[in-house]
Parts: sequence; C-alpha cells; structure tokens
Amino acid sequence: MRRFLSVIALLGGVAPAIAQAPAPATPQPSAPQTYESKVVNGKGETIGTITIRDGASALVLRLAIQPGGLPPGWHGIHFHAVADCSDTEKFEKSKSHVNHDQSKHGLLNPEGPDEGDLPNVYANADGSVNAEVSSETPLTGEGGLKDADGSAFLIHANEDDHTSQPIGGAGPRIGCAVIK
Ligand SMILES: [Cu+2]
Ligand SMILES: [Zn+2]
Repeated sequence: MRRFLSVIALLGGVAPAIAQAPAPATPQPSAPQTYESKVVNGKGETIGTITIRDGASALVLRLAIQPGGLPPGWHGIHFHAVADCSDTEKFEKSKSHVNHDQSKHGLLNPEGPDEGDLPNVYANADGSVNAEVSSETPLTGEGGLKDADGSAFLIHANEDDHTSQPIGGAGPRIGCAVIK
C-alpha cells in the first residue's frame, strides 16, 4: 500500500504528455479457475451455493446460504471424497473426508489436518450464511477435488471441534454440494 501511494504521488507530478503515454504492459497473474455448485438440504431442496476460486497456492470457497437454509449457529464444513449428494437423508454416498495421506482429522490436531478440513461457519438467526474460507487442497490437478470420482462439500449439523476423530463431533450431514 505504501508503495502504491508513492506511485500515485509520482504520477501526479509528471507532465501531461508523459502521463498520456500508454502504460507499459505488466504481466497479470492468470485469472483463477472458478467453479460453482448448488447446496442441497436433506430434502433435496436447494438452499444456496458454493463458489470456488482456485489459485496457484490455495483455493477460496465462498458459501452463500439463503434465509431458512440452515439451523442457526455454528456448523462444521468439509470436503468429502465423492461427488454424490443423491442420498439426501444422510449424504453418506459422499464418503469420508478427502484424505490422500492418512492424516488425522482436525485443523488443530497435531497429526492433521486431512485435506477435507475447513473452518466452521456460523448460520445467522434467520438461517442464512455468507462466509469465505480457504484451503490448500487444489480444485484440479494432482490431489485435486475434481479427481476421477469428484468430491463433495458437506455441511454438518454441529460445529467441528477441529481435534477429535473422525469428524470433530460435527454430527449429521445436513447440506451437500457436488464438486466434479
Ligand atoms: Cu464432513
Ligand atoms: Zn477431516
């Protein structure tokens, strides 16, 4: 920011003829790959969306749940191993967490985290959520979420304690979005 301000100050001081010269082409980082999917609840109804932007070092996931979508309070969220949200009562077809190297579950576990672990999100009193989380698990490529059987984004009924096995006490699966 400090450097940015000093560049502005410099531009303000140059002669108009120079200021009108075309700006030199600066290399821009390639635009992140974006993926969007709908989140369904235990009745198969759409309650919101996830939007994933995949960068070179991390992905950023934005979760938007509409009012009435979730019970108010904290909820564990994870990447599960299979892109299947068809069994809406339990979402067990999404299997367990993405985990290619047998890590323990939990962002706060000294032997973790697994590749599916994410911070909790908080649903407002009206059941809506607007949150953004990041993960080092890539969207594509080796070890990516879009592998042969895809992955799923899961929302649990309770919060994840980020330590205990197998899923931090997060409880039943109440929301699901396929990633494939
Ligand atoms: Cu989970
Ligand atoms: Zn986990």
